[in-house]
Amino acid sequence: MNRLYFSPASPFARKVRVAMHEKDIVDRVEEVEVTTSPVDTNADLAAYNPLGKLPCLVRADGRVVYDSRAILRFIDSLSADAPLYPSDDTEFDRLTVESLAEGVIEAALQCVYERRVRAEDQVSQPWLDGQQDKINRALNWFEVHVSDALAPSFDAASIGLACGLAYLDFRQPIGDWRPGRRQLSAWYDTVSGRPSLVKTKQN
Ligand SMILES: N[C@@H](CCC(=O)N[C@@H](CS)C(=O)NCC(=O)O)C(=O)O
Repeated sequence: MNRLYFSPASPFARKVRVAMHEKDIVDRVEEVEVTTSPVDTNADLAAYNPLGKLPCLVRADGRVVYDSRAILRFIDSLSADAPLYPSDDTEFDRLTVESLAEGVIEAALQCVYERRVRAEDQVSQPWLDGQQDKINRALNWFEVHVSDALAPSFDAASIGLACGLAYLDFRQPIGDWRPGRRQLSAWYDTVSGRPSLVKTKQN
């Protein structure tokens, strides 16, 4: 049986779990909950992924797959239904949109770690501002490109963005991201009712 090391609060792990629901392969992956942090690495996890990061998937034959984008590729290979990546000439466009969504999550997580891991008097406001700028520029791009970048299907790129927006709501690194982004808010309201997102909601 494949095993997924995850944490319910992790937006990267959530992408994988959402993809498992979308692909209807939940029964082919056992979920193992772990906690880790950049300053307190989980030793079991580090034995599989030297970076000590989750999500990390250990295949039935013992081979290991990380990070979340590699795991999504693996999950996509388990079933031909609901493809997460196109195989036509839009492939690299979709991978780029997926990377942009990934960047939103990365910048949000940097803000969370900056506040959580550093002593209060060491928190760098310019660093937080820079990460928040990345998030805002990316969301502004998505607002303009909702119809072409997100409409085609609920694929890896869309899953990444939905998990990113949910994480912005969950951890609030930029406050309310919705004002001035009507199209993006409407898209998110629609997709957040998908069973894959409802079943993996962060508390
Ligand atoms: N690029 C990685 C990022 C994974 C990541 O940063 N995960 C966080 C949890 S949300 C983590 O494990 N942090 C612990 C650490 O940085 O040591 C992916 O897409 O899987």
